[in-house]
Amino acid sequence: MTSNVTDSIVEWDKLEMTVRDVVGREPICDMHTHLYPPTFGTPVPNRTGRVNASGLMLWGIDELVTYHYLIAEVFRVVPSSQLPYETFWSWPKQRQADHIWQYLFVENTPLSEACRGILTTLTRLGLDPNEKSLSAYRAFFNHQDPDEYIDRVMELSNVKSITMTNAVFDDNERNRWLSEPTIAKDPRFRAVLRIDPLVRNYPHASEKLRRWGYQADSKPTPATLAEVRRFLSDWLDRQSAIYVAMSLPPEFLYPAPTADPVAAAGQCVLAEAILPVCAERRLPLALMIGSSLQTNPALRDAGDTVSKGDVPSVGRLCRNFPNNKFLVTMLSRENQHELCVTARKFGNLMPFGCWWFLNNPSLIAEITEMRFELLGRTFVPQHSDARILDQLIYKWGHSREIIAGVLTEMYRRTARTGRKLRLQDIQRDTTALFSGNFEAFLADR
Ligand code: HDL
Ligand code: ZN
Repeated sequence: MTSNVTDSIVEWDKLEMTVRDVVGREPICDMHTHLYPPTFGTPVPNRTGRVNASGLMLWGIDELVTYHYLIAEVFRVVPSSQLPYETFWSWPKQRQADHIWQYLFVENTPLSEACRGILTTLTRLGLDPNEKSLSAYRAFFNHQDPDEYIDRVMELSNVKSITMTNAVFDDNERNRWLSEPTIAKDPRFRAVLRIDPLVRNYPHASEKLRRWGYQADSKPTPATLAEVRRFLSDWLDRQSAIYVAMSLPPEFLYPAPTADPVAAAGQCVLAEAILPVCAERRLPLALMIGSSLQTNPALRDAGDTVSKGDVPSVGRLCRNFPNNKFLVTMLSRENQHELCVTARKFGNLMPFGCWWFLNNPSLIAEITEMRFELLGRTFVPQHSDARILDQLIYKWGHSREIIAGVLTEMYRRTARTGRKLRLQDIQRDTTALFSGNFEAFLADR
């Protein structure tokens, strides 16, 4: 009986080529981005800067080059002692982009991951990455239709589903949902209810809840917690959100120290409102732990930093809430091993991504190898965290390459034992890593 191709054994000398081919062709479900469809508005460049500047769908060369990672990097080349932060912020977006291009790409070699990413994206779009100015790129992007361009970028990056971050405490985001109930009816995008302030600073968040018509006291009494659950349910329904997410500071502890009333209030809201609503709806809660906000406020979005979080707190949440599903990513490199070991203890914990300051080749390789060694393939290796649409092209292009390399090494180690590898093994594993594990975790009732 002739076996079909997928049943065929992959020979040692064909292993890397086969893995890279399978990984390269695998459609991706991107589980965490800051991307939006055009219905959320998109800034349109003009001579003085941009119109519709509050639009949330960011794309094109000026947004790419002014990505907050690059703003942080350009202030290392032209420090604020030479260019005051407020002067930079007073410039139109295009002038900011010209400044960054000149100092990070023309007068210096673009070596950082954020710089290299732009060059990868330009080249994949068929543009010459050696231009001395942005004008040729602007001409290209000015001819793109945003909606059609989304399809092109998804095709080039082979991303089949984009997961948004919908921050309900952001007025621009919230008001768009309230004014246009069908705003996110775009099958390419799925929504996530993002609620950082509810746990980071519940007393302050409760003032907004009251303004929005929820009887939520600054102290989480039983009646207040019922109102917080109503608020969450209203927005989960409005967004058809596929999970709930929050970023938490490195200091986050569970249980919270009782001496800290803000932390204690946040923990009460987490335990008595957020987790019960998620459990009832079988929705995962994504905890993104380790971001210290605004360590340099003058850098605005670029001003956040990283510190080690407390992994035992994650374990206690998984143990104390066995009916909840936790998607967890931690920002500190030093937290990764503990998180992997904790995931070995709790099946309701799904580690995901190489987040933000970890989204660099050297660290993606290190973390992914550690995860394979400790978890097999039971994790979500990456998310793009893209803020600008076109970034999908490089963030996934670079990550596929690295993950394929690590996966090849893992297969080589297994093959050395004499275990035969079939093409169907590689295909099954690759689909699990790039979409299956996440989709199964969502669906797990
Ligand atoms: O909190 C988050 O979701 C982070 O990803 C922040 O948005 C951060 O500013 C970022 O863009 N990281 O890549
Ligand atoms: Zn993010």
